[in-house]
Amino acid sequence: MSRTPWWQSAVGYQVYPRSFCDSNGDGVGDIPGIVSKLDHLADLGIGFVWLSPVYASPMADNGYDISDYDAIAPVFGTMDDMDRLIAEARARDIGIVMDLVVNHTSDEHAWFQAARSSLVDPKRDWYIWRDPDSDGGPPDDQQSVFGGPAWTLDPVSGQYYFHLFNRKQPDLNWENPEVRAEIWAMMNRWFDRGIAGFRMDVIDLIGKDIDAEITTNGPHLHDYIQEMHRETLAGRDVVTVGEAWSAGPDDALLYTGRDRGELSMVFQFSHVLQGWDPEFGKWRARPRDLVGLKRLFNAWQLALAEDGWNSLFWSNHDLPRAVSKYGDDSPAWRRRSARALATVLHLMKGTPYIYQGEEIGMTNTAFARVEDFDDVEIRTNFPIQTARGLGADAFLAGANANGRDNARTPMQWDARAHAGFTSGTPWLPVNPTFDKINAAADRADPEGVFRHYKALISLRNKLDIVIDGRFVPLAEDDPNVWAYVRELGTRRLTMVANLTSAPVAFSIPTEGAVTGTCLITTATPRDRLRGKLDLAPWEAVAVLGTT
Ligand code: TEU
Repeated sequence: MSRTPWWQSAVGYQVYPRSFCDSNGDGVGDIPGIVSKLDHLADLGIGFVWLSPVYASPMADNGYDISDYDAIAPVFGTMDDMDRLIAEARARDIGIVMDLVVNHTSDEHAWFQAARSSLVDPKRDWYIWRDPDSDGGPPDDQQSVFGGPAWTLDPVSGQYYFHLFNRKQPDLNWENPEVRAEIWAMMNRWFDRGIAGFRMDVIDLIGKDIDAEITTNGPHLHDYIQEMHRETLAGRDVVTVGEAWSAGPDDALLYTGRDRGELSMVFQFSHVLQGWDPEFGKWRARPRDLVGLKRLFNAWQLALAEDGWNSLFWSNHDLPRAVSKYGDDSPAWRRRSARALATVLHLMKGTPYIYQGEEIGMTNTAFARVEDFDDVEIRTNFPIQTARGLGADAFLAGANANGRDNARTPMQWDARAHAGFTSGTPWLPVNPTFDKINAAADRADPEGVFRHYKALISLRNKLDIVIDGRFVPLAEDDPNVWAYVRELGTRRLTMVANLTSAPVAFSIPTEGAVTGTCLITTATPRDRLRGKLDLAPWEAVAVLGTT
């Protein structure tokens, strides 16, 4: 069912290139590897791929530190490989959405090399420099997101430069119009290559006012995004999704409101932050709070009901795996809880995103020691959080529960060595569950996760109520069951899911009662949802009928 904009009826799929598929045996995933798996994605039915960075990079942050926006990192392939990926994907009605990382560059980017070369270099003001404090220390105590000071001294000029992430990721000075013009030109060059859009890294940081110590939602943010729209997006039928950890519903309407001329949607993280510890953040694991989760999703559904547009996701390359975080990844319930979580998310209003491996129910992996982690954020935070009083074991538990490397273990394609990901030695060990949890086994499994995602995507492609139906939350305070209604005209779609590993009794509120067709289920089909229901563990079901 084609409609405009196309991305309101499409489902996105995120590929983390280092970990998707290695075609040349060097142990690192690459672009030809992605091309070789496009049929897997086409069969799933997704409409576009968000491709995490493949640009030239010294890989201090696995590609989120770009040294040349117009070149492909040799470890991932060549520009010809990239053009082939775009063409082969388009041949399967799949758009390629690139990752736009322009809050910062790599310190090895030619721009920064020039900027640090001398105080008078024309590119000096492309970055953020300040003189030391009177004691010779950093200009202020602003901290990096990865932990530690956000300022690093440049011995050549004796000035400090600002970086909200690693010191090898200096922030660009967006107040400089030359910087913006260069970025618009780069974006247009990629659009001219035939890409379908951009995912925009930490876009809520580009309007920062350093001296006022304002980093998120800064004074110039929306001016810059509207300028971006005028200079690059206007007149193009593309999708844009801005990563905005600071965004609340009101911010989202500023980014995505139909008359704002900014973005298609944002990735907001309120459901993630809700699960973090008040003192140690993601580094101290906390149990799932289902009511808290429901309240947040419901608030976002209702806030963007009339304007704006939601993105829907459980995980990505920075987050733990969905079934381990929100489901039950034990052998008994892994597949069904993964399918139940997919049902809850994919029948909401907005554009769903699947993170690679989610469609086969991949789980977190248990790292035995802190030194086994690869991620710069985890490695930077261990000494910092333990110095703040978090025990080493607690940190390890936190990193295993919430750390980014959970999402980055290689994709599990089959039960061959290294899960069929590489014929070499993987850059990060494969999750030892791969002998049982892999795409080949899951796709052959009648209770498999892949076919359930495929069925949900097909429902979205077939039923306008899934896209346009009014969202009505049900039983928000129920600690076990997630339920809501979508209504369009006289039609009602009711979704009910028991998100526990035990049977529960649940009484459907009258405004959710329905008799009709069972659209999808993780258990025994039902054609009516009325009165008291006895729901099996991880039973999720959706019924379409009339009001
Ligand atoms: O992430 C932004 C970001 O802040 C999170 O990475 C961070 O991990 C954290 O979990 C929140 O505290 C984006 C990219 O998605 C990430 O991979 C990059 O490392 C980061 O920006 C810098 O480019």
